[in-house]
Amino acid sequence: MNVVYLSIGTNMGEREQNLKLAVKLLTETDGITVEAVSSIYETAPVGFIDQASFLNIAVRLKTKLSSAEMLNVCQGVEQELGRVREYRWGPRIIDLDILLYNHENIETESLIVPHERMFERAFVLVPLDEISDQATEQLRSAHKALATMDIQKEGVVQWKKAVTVEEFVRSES
Ligand code: A4P
Ligand code: MG
Repeated sequence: MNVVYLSIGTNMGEREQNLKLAVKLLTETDGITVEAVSSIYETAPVGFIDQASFLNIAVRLKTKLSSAEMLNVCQGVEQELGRVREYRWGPRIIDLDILLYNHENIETESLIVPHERMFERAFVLVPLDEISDQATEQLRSAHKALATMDIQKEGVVQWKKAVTVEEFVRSES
């Protein structure tokens, strides 16, 4: 079984519902067991900053799927939620990024793991750290990178406390 960490973000529409629906779709996918979902964080936009604030979570899952198959699943969930890609780093209904796949370094045309920008982004590292078992060097690096950041200055605020995966997908906002 492969251990995968995802980052999920949204800043359009019913943001909390978008997160819940995305995680629900993951739990309903053959070959995937979602093991943990972080608290929900409200985060200041990074990159293109003149846009609405995001809700971000991290998800830990086990899967039989390859990394390429996992990317397909993520893109399928984005499509299911009706994401229309307008411009890079712009507003989005939902964005699912693969942060880590086991301890592997992957570099194909369509997939780079660890995610290229994860170690410099508090909105990724704060939720990740919450559900990380720090079992790999990459996860320990993420933890160390986070320790150097000023979370408040980065605009990352806990918005809703973590619950079990079952509760997360069940509860209506
Ligand atoms: N791709 C390569 N590696 C990966 C990976 N590890 N996981 C490729 C997922 N996809 C990966 O992605 C573009 C291409 O990246 C895909 O076709 C895939 O083959 P996309 O999601 O279609 O485009 P994007 O969202 O514009 O780019 P990306 O890279 O997801 O954007 P970022 O850099 O993640 O930035 N601020 C806050 N506070 N919270 C956020 O969640 N998100 C972004 C998105 C910017 N600012 C944000 C947030
Ligand atoms: Mg993406």
